[in-house]
Amino acid sequence: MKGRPHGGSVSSMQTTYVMVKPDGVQRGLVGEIIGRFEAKGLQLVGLKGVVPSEEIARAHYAVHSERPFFEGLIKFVTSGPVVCMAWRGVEAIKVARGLIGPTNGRDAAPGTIRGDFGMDMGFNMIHGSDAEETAEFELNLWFPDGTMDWSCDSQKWVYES
Ligand code: DAT
Ligand code: MG
Repeated sequence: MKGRPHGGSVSSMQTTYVMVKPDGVQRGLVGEIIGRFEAKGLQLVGLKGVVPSEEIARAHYAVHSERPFFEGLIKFVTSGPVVCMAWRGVEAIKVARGLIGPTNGRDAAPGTIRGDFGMDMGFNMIHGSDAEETAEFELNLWFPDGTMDWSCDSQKWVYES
């Protein structure tokens, strides 16, 4: 499966990278978070737990390398296990970001993950890709062997056509 692209043939079908960060794992929110993505109707195509190396953390957050919070962010995200996920669906990137909510939990609306469980900017429990190029980069970074290609029977009750 190595090198298999993460995209799909339907133009609006996307796969996005989502990650429960160390605070979410420590707080026992993994099941709750996975449940929300499942219940929404997204398809789970990648799942693993890992304590991120400094190398992968720096690559993942490279876009923020010049920001003052960067070193703290790297220390935080390498401090313990994260749960890496790939979720597939129509406009999955936007849908996942909606489920997650804005960066600061205090600004996030109830009903979103950060709005329901977060009180902080740094400790916001979860990451989600913000664009197609970012998703491709992050999926290749965290799932270098590709994601799971499987037919989810319940999808025919998620989309009308
Ligand atoms: P998001 O995770 O909502 O996409 P981002 O990409 O702007 O947010 O930032 C990545 C992470 O960096 C974010 O989840 C938490 C941390 N972060 C962002 N801005 C911060 C700030 N001003 N102070 C501390 N941490 C920050
Ligand atoms: Mg981001």
